[in-house]
Amino acid sequence: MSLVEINFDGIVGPSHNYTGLSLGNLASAKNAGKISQPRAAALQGIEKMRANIRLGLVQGAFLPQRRPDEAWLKSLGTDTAHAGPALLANAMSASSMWTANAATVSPAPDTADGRCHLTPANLVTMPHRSHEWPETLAQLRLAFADAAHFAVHDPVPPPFGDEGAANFMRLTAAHGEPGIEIFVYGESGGPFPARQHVEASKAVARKHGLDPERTIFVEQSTRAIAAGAFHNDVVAVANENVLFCHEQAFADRDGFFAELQAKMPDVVIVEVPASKVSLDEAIKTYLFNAQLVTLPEDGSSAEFRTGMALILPTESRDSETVWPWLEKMVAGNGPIRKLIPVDVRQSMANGGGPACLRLRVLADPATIDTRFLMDEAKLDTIRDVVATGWPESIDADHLDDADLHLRIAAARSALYEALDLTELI
Ligand code: SUG
Repeated sequence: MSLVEINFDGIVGPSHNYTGLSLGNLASAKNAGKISQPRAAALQGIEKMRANIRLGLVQGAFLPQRRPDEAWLKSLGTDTAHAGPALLANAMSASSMWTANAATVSPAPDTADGRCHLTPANLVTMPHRSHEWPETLAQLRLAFADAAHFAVHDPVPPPFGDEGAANFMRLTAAHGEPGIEIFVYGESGGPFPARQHVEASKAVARKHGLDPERTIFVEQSTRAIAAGAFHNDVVAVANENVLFCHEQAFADRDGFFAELQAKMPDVVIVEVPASKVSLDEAIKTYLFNAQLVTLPEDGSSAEFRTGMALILPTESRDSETVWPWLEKMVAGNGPIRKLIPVDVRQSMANGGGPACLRLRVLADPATIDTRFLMDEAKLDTIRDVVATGWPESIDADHLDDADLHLRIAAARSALYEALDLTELI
């Protein structure tokens, strides 16, 4: 069996809108009330997937959830006609597109039973995200139904907030070998919530059967959360033996680096100093919310340390501070050699960069339900469904439009039908 990294992107749903629901997410707050473009948003996401396939990366996708979430409103004793604007906005969010928050994934080489373990995130801190997990769980159970290779758990129960892979990193000497799994939690975010509770991280690690000797729990710095890094993946990203992070990402930087180096002596830490790129600039440009990938063209396993690329938002390229620093970095002798900007502006306006839009699963593609795996022909099919069915724009002040709800439902159903996943509608 050959394990490969598969990126499962969330297809942006037809209800994508800007109502500023995420306290501590500066882009979401800044764009509250603006008119969104669901069709353009989904097309941007599809083109990102296509570009990654063309780079030789293996691509999967998860589907948009039912919005407005009638079942959730019903559980609260109301419905779309009576919920009122605030609750309705929470029921209309397309936030399941950010699949880095769908689950935490421990690949097979790291777990006691040799299977890949997945735990959907409960996302309890934010009301609009707290009702994502049932549909996420249903998709995970279908995509990873092969019990010989996967274990799909229930989410960690409240009150311990779990935000999934956005607060998780894995470092490894080579694919197929056991990794070091790093869980990043928050204690305090100053004025903003710390969304990842350490008890949730520990519960996930226990349930996944991880080796405590190869597991690290590290606190995110209050300063980073207070500056707008509501998830660790806004200030750090890891791939194979490389950690790329901001100097102020962690509460105890020196202690964390020492523990990491002790557990993994050949780790390469590429740190961006605050004197070159401030936390504010990092959060504005999302340079860390990048897919740090090993490109197949560069990579036999013996060589992989010299061929990594950062797939990062065009906002990073547009920054006069960040881009020159990155260009200098790739020109040097470090492991990251290429910068690939992608346009995901519609998602970015809600605080979701390229890395937020994907969940990494290390697995043999042959063990996964093929309906969740993408190729260019399938992306063409999805593009056609989106281009005809997705609303071109949604005004955040008119989320109560019953015709819009019908249109969103029909568009979503058309996608599930096109991908032969009607049992999930
Ligand atoms: O949870 N935005 C998402 C962005 C998630 C980004 N994910 C990662 N960093 N992995 C969030 O804050 C905004 C939704 C709104 O305002 O309607 C939102 O939910």
